[in-house]
Amino acid sequence: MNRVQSEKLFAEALKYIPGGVNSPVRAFRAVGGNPFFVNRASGSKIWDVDGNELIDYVCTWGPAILGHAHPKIIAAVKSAAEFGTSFGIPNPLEVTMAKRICELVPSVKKVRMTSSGTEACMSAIRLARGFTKRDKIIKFDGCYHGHVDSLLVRAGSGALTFGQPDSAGVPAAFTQHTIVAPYNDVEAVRAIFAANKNEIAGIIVEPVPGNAGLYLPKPGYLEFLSEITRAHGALLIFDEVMTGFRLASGGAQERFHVTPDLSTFGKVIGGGLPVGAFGGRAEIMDYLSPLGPVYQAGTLSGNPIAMAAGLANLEELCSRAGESADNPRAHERGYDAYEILEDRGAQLEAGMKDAAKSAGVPVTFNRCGSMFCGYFISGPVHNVADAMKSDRERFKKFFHGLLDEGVYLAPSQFESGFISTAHTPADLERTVRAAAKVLRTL
Ligand code: HOZ
Repeated sequence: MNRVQSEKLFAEALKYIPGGVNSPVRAFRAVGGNPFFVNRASGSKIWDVDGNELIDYVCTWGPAILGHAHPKIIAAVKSAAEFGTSFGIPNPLEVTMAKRICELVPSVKKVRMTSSGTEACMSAIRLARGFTKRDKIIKFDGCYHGHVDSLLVRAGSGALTFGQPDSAGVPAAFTQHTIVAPYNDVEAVRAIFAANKNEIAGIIVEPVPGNAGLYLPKPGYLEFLSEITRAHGALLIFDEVMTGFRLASGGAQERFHVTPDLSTFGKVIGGGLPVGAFGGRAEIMDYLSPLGPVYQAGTLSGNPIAMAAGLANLEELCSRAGESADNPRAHERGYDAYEILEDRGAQLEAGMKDAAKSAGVPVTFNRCGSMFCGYFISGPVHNVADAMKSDRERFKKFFHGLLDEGVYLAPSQFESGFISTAHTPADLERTVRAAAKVLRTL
């Protein structure tokens, strides 16, 4: 594959940007080689600056749930921009957005917008501490809640990929109140509560962790987290930055029928623009300034263009029948975006499992709706310790093999893949054929 222009740009980028990237997960360090540069994206495809076309399973790390450059989002952004890019004063769209989030996620009675998922998680933690008047927070090994100082402990995503789950530059004092537990382990959480009576402000958890690949909660695990927090006067915070509006219109909490006290969001609610949000029970949210004593702020929070993009994404996602010409059920009444995502996910899962079996390569393919990850191990994979056993040399070869076949996965074993409603059955068939070919060479 010709990558001459990408290589030139990367050489230039290295001179001015640390590592040549504005977020480490974009670097190819874990898989070898250099990242390519993209200047166009549409539907399920991205095109690099050398003109190579790729089927994209990164989907800008989750936001592009309708595929790239969806016409309704583009139109909403253009029309909002005509009226001004930022006011720093309340605007009508942020009210519409807040109302829409509360309608779609019943546990959220009030919500505040931020500009990123990191800010949302940082603010939710501060709010939980302020509300409960306790300092300690439980997080899970391999979960990633953005690059918040106190949460960069045994963190997933790039921190795990690059072997820095505890970042340099974070004073020990900033993390002394963060307690780490293994995910899916009931006894570990019980023991932490027993050893820290009346000290735990809350648990923050990705209900379906997607930052060490992807693994699912064991039956009853999320319910257990809800019960134990309630029993101890602590708060349960679902980090739904990835799963929110993706696993269902009401997120993982709808899919698994568990009600957290607070939730954090991002990605899908921005439609590709920089947005985060956190929300939950009204009496907790009212602890925020200017009503309450917990300070939280943001110049661009509720930005009108970002709100317009996010609202268009939610509107299209939560109210439409599928649009793709390749989708034979597209115009059937009641066949909604989440059914399309589920069908596409199931097609990919079945195809990948078959391909791995035929090639005789041990693969554990975890999937929840339109999020997925294949680990090169017989499995099962229930937590980060299991995920770490995956054969990463095989992943590297698989990643590059697929890239050469025109299929782009995240350049790390420790990230989730994302499917959009724009991925057609034909895209998925092509992906599976490519995977089968590459797997036979491993
Ligand atoms: N939250 C994204 C998935 N792990 C990564 C985005 C980034 O760090 O750039």
